[in-house]
Amino acid sequence: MSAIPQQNPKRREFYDRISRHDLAPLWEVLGKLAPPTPATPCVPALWKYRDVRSYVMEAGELISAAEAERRVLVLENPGLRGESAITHTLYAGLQLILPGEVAPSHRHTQTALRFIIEGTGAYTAVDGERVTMVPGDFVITPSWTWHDHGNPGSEPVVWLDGLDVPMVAYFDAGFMERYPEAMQPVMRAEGDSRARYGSNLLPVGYTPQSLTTPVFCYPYARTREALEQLRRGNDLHPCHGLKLQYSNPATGGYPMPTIGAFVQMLPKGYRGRPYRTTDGTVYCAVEGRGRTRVDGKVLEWEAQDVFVAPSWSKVQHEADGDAVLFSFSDRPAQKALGLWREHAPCDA
Ligand code: GTQ
Repeated sequence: MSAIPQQNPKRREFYDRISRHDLAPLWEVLGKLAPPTPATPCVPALWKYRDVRSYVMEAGELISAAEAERRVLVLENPGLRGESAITHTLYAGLQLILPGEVAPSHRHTQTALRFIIEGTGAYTAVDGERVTMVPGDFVITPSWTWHDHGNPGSEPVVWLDGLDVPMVAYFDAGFMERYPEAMQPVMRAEGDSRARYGSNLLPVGYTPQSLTTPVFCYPYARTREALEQLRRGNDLHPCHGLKLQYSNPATGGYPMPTIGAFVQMLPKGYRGRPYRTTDGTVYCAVEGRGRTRVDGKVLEWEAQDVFVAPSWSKVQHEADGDAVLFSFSDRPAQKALGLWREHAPCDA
């Protein structure tokens, strides 16, 4: 890309004159519009659960789930403050639901995922079916489905929310509605969708009804069992350790059209090689401790911490003991648009 052309009085006068007609010269901005490699204001960042947990709990004394509608502390990327964004396309937050509370039913075109960080006994209800969640469970709320959360248990429950809020805002395609009551009626027994779609079976003649998986909970117990079985094979990727992607059992594709989710085991002492990918990625440590170098910045994580690696940053994982990382990104959206790239391993 050539350098920005020199300004001179004649050119500046021209720019001023055309500006009054809502016109601007491309040659002044072309380098910024089409950089040689992705340029993002998103920066690497880490939220230590140990440091932020007390604020999440304090929010619980400040406002009820009913009043807040969703009692969430938004994880704002330091490079995107005020935009409710953890990457340019994704939103993340820590949601708290206290015993006895209900976060009232609503629906929106934004797709949501939950990754349970602390506590048991809370449920989320999606389109008439409740699922009770435990730490490590990965739960999906498809676009435009009614959802409410409740905690009939005895402990505070905290989960990581991941939504495509900034992406939907970019497309100006956001709609939202509140359900007339706090709780939607329960139409199906708990476990119904897992039995129907999440048991290596599908209803006979089934054709997918939406772009989102019909299984809306991926229990950690089953994920963990798969990782444990596969680690014995010892075929580790040089950058990712043992990494799997969550799938829609009806299509084999990503569970959601805009957000992909992944889980990886890094065995004790794992030292990954660096890689880059265009999908800026949000990680949540599930087990163990280690560190991830992101463009030279060292993020020291342990279980329950959340961190983010921007698009095309150089990412390198290390684990001290056995570690498990959950992650999500906009990979399905980028792939659908033909934009996704990776470089792995990369030492540059
Ligand atoms: O649980 O429905 O973190 O609507 C942000 C918006 C959670 C939710 C968020 C939401 C939700």
